[in-house]
Amino acid sequence: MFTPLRFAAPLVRRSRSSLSPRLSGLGPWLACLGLSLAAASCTLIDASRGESGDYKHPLKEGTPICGRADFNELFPYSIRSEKLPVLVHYYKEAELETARQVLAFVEKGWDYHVNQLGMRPAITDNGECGPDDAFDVFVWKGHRSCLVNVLSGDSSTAWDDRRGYMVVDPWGPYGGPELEETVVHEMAHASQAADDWYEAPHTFEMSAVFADQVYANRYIKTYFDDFQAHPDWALDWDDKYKTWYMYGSSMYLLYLKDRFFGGQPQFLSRMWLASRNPPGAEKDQTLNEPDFADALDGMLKEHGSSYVDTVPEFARWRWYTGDHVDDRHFRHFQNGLENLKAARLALAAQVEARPGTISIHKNAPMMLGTSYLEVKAGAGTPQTLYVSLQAPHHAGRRFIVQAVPGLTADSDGELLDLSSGPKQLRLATDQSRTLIVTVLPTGPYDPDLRNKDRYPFSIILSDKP
Ligand SMILES: [Ca+2]
Ligand SMILES: [Ca+2]
Ligand SMILES: [Ca+2]
Ligand SMILES: [Ca+2]
Repeated sequence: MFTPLRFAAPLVRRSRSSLSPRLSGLGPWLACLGLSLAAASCTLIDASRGESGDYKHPLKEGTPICGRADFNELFPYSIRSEKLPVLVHYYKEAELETARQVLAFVEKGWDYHVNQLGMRPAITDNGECGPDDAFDVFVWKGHRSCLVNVLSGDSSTAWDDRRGYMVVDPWGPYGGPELEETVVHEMAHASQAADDWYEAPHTFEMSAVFADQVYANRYIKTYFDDFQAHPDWALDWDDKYKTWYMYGSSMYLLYLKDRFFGGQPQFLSRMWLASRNPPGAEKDQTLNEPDFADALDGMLKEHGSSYVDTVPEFARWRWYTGDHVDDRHFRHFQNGLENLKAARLALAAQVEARPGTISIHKNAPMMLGTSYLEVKAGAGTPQTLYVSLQAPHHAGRRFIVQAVPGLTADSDGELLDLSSGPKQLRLATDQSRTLIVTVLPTGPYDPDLRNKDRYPFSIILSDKP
């Protein structure tokens, strides 16, 4: 059962997939969405220019526009870029200035993603949309959500690239002061479509929001809150846009940038290039080979690491946010540090450090998920505290247990090898310590095969080894 209101809420923001062909069977859902939008009030943020007026474009949000017989009536005006194959369509003559502004942001976004990050440009569409080859952008009042959607692929290339187009509502919730960020974000999706439109679902927003933040030199708003609220979810979890989790997972790419790539964001381009695969994943996600994880494995090899190997270390970095922000982990952006400081990790348990069992069941971690357990000294805390882990046998997974913060100047935490029995757990100067328990596979990992299984475990605290 679909929940159109939830989907019509701001979480569809810039969703490349909200209207992707994969969901084209959702006719009734779209009808519901149309109804819910008709009931919503229309925000007029630009009435002072007298160009927006109190109207909505005659087509409902999500209606296909490319190739329609009445295309020229629905978008009679257009403005063409002088330097790029880009054509911006608009509905009313008086919207020229807005269209010009959108075009300027499209050009900036194109330059940023292609020339600065090194991503591929949007592929030409052979006239499948609009009058010619150019990449089409629709200035669509009342559409609310902004998106890139795709058409056919280029059969002359072996990989599953797609021809894209953009819809943007400059008067909607993602327009106004956010218009530039929104358009630049969508241009990230346009470039992604040139490599692999059916990569693992979370990669699109993870990657686009990573690029957004580098572009803005700023931690953006609250995406991290939802990400930090669900450390038990797989790092590459697709929550179907129910929260900002996929957007917030851009924190992982910030970690990669700073930990392995000298603070430079261009590794993103290599990741996408090495993620290309032949068509097929649209209908069968397991045909997404290679995927982003394979790409990262190749890129991290020279650093002696791999995608899966980075997960426990990232779980440590992820703790150095919220109240634990320091200057040794992320190379902080110029602005928005308050957003990283507001992103507090959800704890699976917060208990006194005394002998006993802490069982993690309900929110037990998925594969590549993590539980954070904070223990604090109290009346029952023994002189020496030992920790061990118990979990049902499962051949496919192993637990990695770490403790933060680091207890010496050069440490940001330590690995507790519990395979040979309990280990001593020392508390930090504030008389607390956080255990980080991460689930990893014992064999190869494929994000397209991972399920939502959870792996319960118990941490045993004891006063003897
Ligand atoms: Ca075109
Ligand atoms: Ca192709
Ligand atoms: Ca795969
Ligand atoms: Ca791929």
